[in-house]
Amino acid sequence: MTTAIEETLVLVKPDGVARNLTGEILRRIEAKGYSLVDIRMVQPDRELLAKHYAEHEGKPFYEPLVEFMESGPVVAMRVAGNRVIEGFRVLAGTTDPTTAAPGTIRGDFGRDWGLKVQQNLVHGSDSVESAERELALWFD
Ligand code: RTP
Ligand code: MG
Repeated sequence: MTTAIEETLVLVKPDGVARNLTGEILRRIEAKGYSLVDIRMVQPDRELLAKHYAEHEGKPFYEPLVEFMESGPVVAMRVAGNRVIEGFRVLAGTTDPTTAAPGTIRGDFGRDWGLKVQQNLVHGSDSVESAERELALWFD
């Protein structure tokens, strides 16, 4: 039996770093059995964020999203494991932290702050193609 080991990009967003939740988020990733392959703290600039969020350009939350993401340091992680792309998004919970299930990162620690953009602690790649593209952006 062969098992294709995937990799995903996890970001602890500026709200997660500022609230000292980086360790808790990494603890959950490791407790699930995924492996940390690489980690770095980054102060992202507009150029990087424009590439990372290219799919959202033109949407109403795009500009607030980029401003939020450049508001402070972000922790980028390369995480590996079988089906880790889907698996991390389950650990993270749905986008809106008010309705994200308890037991998920967003459900346990996030809430809607009434701002122009959801500040929801983490990002996880949503497909194999996104993961390859995003890992190249944040780690190469
Ligand atoms: P992510 O890309 O960060 O892992 O989150 P996601 O797939 O769950 O959400 P996505 O639709 O890709 O949106 C990217 C990020 O934009 C912010 N957002 N805010 N209406 C809002 O307030 C709103 N909609 C999107 C969130 O930070 C979301 O994670
Ligand atoms: Mg997304």
